[in-house]
Amino acid sequence: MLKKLLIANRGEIAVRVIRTAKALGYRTVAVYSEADANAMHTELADEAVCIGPAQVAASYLNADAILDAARKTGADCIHPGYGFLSENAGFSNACKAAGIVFVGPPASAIELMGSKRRSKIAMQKAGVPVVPGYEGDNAGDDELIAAAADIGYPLMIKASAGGGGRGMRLVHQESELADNIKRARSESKQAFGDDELILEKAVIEPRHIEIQVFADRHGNAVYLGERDCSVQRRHQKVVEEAPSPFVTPELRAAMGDAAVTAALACNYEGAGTVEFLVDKDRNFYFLEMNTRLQVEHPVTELITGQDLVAWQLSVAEGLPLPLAQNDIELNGHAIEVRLYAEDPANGFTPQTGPLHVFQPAEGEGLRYDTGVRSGDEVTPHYDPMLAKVIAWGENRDEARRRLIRALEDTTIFGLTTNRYFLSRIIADSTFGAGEATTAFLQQSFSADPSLQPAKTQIRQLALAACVLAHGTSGQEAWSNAPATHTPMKLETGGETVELLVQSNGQNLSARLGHEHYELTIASIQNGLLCVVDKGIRQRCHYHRDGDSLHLQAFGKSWSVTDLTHQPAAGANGEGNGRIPASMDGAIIDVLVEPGQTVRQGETLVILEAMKMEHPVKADCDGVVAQVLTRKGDQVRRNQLLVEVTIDEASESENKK
Ligand code: MV4
Repeated sequence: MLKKLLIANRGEIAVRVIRTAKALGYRTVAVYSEADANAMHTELADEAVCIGPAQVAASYLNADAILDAARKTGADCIHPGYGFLSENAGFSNACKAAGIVFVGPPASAIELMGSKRRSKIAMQKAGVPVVPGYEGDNAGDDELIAAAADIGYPLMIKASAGGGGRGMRLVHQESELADNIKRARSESKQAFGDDELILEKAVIEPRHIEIQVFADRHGNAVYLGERDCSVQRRHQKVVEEAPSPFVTPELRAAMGDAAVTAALACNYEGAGTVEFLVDKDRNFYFLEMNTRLQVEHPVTELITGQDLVAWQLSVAEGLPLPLAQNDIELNGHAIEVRLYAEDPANGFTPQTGPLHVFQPAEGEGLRYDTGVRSGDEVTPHYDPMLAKVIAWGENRDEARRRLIRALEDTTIFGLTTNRYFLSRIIADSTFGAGEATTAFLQQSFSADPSLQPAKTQIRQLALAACVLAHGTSGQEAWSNAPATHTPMKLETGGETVELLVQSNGQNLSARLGHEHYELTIASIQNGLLCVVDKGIRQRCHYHRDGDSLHLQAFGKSWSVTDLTHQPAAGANGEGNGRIPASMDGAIIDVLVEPGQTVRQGETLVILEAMKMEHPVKADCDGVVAQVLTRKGDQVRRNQLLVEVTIDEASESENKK
């Protein structure tokens, strides 16, 4: 009997695994990096062991430290989650050698599926359909070129050790072949330390449909339906659903049988996912098998009513599968989206910083898998996924409606997220018709407004003004006094606006140039503003953070900073000498030291962000009072880096 599970992961998946393990009576052990000392997964487990510094190579990928933690706590089994060490055959073996059960398949299956070339050969031999191509052993460039002539164009060059689109090239004609083979080899060598390549005929505008399989030690294997993960962006899944709107019962049975054949052919054990490409004529081809529990497993759980982590633990104990194929029923429809701290209107730049408020909207058929809570910090060390938002419905449109509502009504303050992008996808008519292929986002969604920086509208500014005007009058009762005219200077979306606000505490009018907007305030308290807007009563959530005010209503989030009472910049546009980081990044050089005289515009430190160097410059003439950062530091946007004492002499000189 297994009694104590160590979870070799962090974030939402660690939390997810701990939840089921606890429910089944297991003791749980979390491992955490120094950056995760107060993380949700660390706090939720019965015991927790620090396994190293924030960098993943030193902590969550540190197999020795994790095995030490297991020995120290007496854990008898390890769940690897996804990512990190989950598909590392060496780690699976090391667990075994230490007498600890690895909750996952045998190392031999992980190894086989880690090679595109060998797994394709094995699958073909077992009778699983694969994309026609070439998977010769030790193939040189000449052999690949000869094979390409037989395959025809367009074709794909894939790194045998690759996965998830890495090391993959599409070739349209023979004249481009040799050069692409050379590039693919060097890329693959660079990325995976292995330059073995295979060739495949390219499937045009395929759907990505994967089958959840489970196998036990007793020779049983079943499938639990499919998941459609066609909506992807740069090989990152964005939306996942079950069942697939494209899969017929016949196709499901055929793909399910093929996936079970794949699992049996490699002596599989535990949870696995067999990925297929499906073309427009519903031909399907084996792509790869993922030998772990996947991020998107909840949609399968919601339509089967099964707990896949419970299945994994049961299989790891050596028990037979809980259900036979005929007992597995699919019910309703589930859709999952990955809610990220990232800015879709800005190239999907990851966002880091404090998550002031995270309050998932409650409702029938909604599930949130998350590893963060209000007050947590999103750091640059790990994937900035905040939560998986999953909706179940009797049918696909019910699931879509519930998911859109969940995205719109979840309160998130502090970080820009992709939620508007996600809700626009779910509401999209092509997606709604079940017609999204892997080309969908690029082909029919790239002009979506959620991908463009949005100007803050007068209505949004008026809502902000309601909160700001209320704040200054404190808890005073509403008065019938005549309206006061208050100019407000607000910074929003990178621009400064001068708003003229007229308010008697109840009726508010905001004017910006020729535009104006009227609102009646019904109530403001505890972060909730109720207004009557053109006869419609509506809610707006808000959160104050110093001079910043964050707001959320009608599915959108925006922020304003009140500059009304801030001193104006000095002459010649010089600033106040407090120099912040312009974005999240790493300090790669510090060029000044305290006491040093600097001129306005002089570079003080160099910040590296998004693979580019950004000079951070003095905003005034003066003397460096403090340097608050060091070379090698990770810094966040707006973090104070250098303080310069303004040189009064030069200031008055400038004014002459
Ligand atoms: C392909 C393909 C077309 N033909 N292979 C991308 C990720 C990797 N797992 C396999 N990928 C593809 N392989 C052949 N022979 C098109 C893709 C592909 C893709 C696959 C699944 C989901 C999204 C995708 C986006 C672009 C290309």
